[in-house]
Amino acid sequence: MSQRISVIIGDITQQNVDAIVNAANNSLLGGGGVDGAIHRAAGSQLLEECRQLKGCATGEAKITKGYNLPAKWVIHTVGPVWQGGRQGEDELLAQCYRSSLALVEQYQIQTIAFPAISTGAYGFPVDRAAQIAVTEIQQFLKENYTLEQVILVCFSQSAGDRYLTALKQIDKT
Ligand code: AR6
Repeated sequence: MSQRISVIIGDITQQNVDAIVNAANNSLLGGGGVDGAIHRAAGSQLLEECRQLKGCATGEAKITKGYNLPAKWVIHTVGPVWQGGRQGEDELLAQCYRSSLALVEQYQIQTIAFPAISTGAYGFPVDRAAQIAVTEIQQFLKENYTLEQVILVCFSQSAGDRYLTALKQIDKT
């Protein structure tokens, strides 16, 4: 298994990493789930900075400071809403990881934590989302040596098991 990728069960807002990724919406003005938790933990300055960004398209990513979070940066990305799988959802979710990782490269980020993007309010099937996540991260790590640690932070044991399964499977390929 790639030693640079790990799966944990926990709260992403508490991770001591350079950057955490937010599963945001197109407005970037906050919401529920992990987005709400990140805004609460970072404080109101995060929302102020997000207002300047003028939203974010699905599959793209924008970076802000982390304010009161342990993380220096927050990378906000917008996952697709699951609509049955024939509306380009897989590719859009893959783009979320690629866009976030492009910022990792640009900002020379060494440690990052991702939540299970799109698998909550946006309804993306967890196994499928996990497979996309590990595929894109693994691909990026093959060509990037600055990024030392990628933590996939799951909120439940069952999601954690499924991300771990996906990680083990990709290792066999
Ligand atoms: N730490 C880690 N994971 C978490 C946390 C946390 N503190 N809180 C929730 N999760 P969701 P989405 C998990 O709904 O599906 C927001 O309202 C959660 O259990 O946060 O991309 C946005 O503003 C799930 O597995 O994000 C958007 O409108 C995963 O994070 C919309 O939800 C993602 O669930 C985005 O929906």
